[in-house]
Amino acid sequence: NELLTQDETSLTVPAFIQGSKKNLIGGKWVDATSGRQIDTVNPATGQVLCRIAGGDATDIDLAVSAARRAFEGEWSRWTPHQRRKLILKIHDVILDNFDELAMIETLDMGAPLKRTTGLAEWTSQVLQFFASQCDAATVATPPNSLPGDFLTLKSLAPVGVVGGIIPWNGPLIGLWWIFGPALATGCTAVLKPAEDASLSVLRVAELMMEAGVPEGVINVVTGYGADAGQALAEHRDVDRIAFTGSIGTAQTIVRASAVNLKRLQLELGGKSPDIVFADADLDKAVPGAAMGVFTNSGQVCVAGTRIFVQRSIHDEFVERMQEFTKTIRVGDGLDPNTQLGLLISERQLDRVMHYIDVGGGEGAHLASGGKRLGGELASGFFVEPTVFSGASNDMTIAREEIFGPVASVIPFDDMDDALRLANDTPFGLAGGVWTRSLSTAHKVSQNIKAGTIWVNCYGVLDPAIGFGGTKMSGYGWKGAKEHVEGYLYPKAVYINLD
Ligand code: TXE
Repeated sequence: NELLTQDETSLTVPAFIQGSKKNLIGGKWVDATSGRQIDTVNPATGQVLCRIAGGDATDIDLAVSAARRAFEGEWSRWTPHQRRKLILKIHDVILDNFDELAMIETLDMGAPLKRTTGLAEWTSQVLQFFASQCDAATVATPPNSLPGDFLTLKSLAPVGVVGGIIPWNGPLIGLWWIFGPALATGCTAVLKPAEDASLSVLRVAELMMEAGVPEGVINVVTGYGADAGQALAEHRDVDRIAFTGSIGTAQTIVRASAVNLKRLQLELGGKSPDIVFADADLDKAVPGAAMGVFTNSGQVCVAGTRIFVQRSIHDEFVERMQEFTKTIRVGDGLDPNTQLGLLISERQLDRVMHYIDVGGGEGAHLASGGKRLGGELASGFFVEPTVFSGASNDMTIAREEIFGPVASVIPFDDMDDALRLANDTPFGLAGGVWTRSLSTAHKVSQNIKAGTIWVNCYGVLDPAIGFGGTKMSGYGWKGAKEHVEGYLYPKAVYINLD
């Protein structure tokens, strides 16, 4: 990637990041009706990058009306072939501008350029996947058992206006889980990004309009969750909500959505188990399990934060983990050598530091890290990659989602013990297993109650296969045909031929 080969001093702040950003409603860029604005801060420096619109219920209402008009207008007559061409055009425009998008994301939410530029290939895959789904509503003529002469047609129809509410930990990924299926199926969308990280979403929306998305098909309203997000969840003319975020907010959305029984897709947090058996290849398991927690500074829904290690190798594993942790380069995301950036906000920093205190207080041993980074990094929300060893599954650090670079290493005796502990959690998003035994790998992956299991790897994701949670990690699959079908409803037509 060009950016990574350049000298850091030559990296320039994209011209997009300046002044006051507006909402995209019905193809027009407009200020919040109230005139309110929110400062958007670079978490690495604490400096204000620019301002975004502080949208509320009035702006959401305008955006939903625009989305409804678009849904019922010309867009409803676009053929699958036209929509596919549009998604592929968007693919090209987005990829052509990816260095700029990665830079915006890095400045706005703190993930290093190494990570954000690396999302280009994934973005290409996700857009190509949704382009391939434009025929999902194909009409079939199933045989019927009716008396008389009937022709039956079965098809899928777009649900209508979809509201998307996404978090700050990866907006450049999260937005495609809303816009991708909406465009593939002929729905329209109103997206409310997180107030802490909206800039990449706004720039992508600008590029999508340049690529030819019709007015009103995609709309973006920025603002606080309690104002804009809540209004979207409550709106009577929104047919579906796709939400990624915390359990508490999800519960509020479930209640708000009852007004018109919206369809929901909820992808929430996790406390995913990553199980390392004594026969594992530790040269791979140690960095694999460590980065399964530390990637994106631990701000990842599937983070494997409970690392269960078979008792006979617990001490060796922890020593190796300590050594590995020392090699991780934490720092300014603009430095091409930086592997880990920082936490999104002071609020998140306080939350993570609180959990680190609680872990020590409950008797877990702090094997590595545990401190906020100072020196030249003091102005940002940087925390050392942190490892607690000898933890137990009933400690707060093993029960609650921390959403920071904090791993709890917990010893176990045998497979039954590992599975009992792994499943003793209210969450069910993901899990991992490290072993050389095929039988162990299969038994464990079949018996962990979670939507995605990785064997001798962690965190890989194919959009055509997708992922999703069970238990309190939510419901509704992201990716694959299940995701697209969520944007459609089944329809049967019975035709009397007599
Ligand atoms: O999440 P919220 P927060 C977890 C993680 C993190 C914690 C808190 O543990 O530490 O949640 O993060 C919008 N109606 N995850 O407070 O509030 C909000 O504006 C409608 C895990 O940032 O859930 C933002 O756009 N919307 C997770 C989005 O919801 C509302 C990713 C997410 O914010 C709203 C993020 C309301 N009443 C946090 N209130 C994951 N699964 O990856 C807020 N929002």
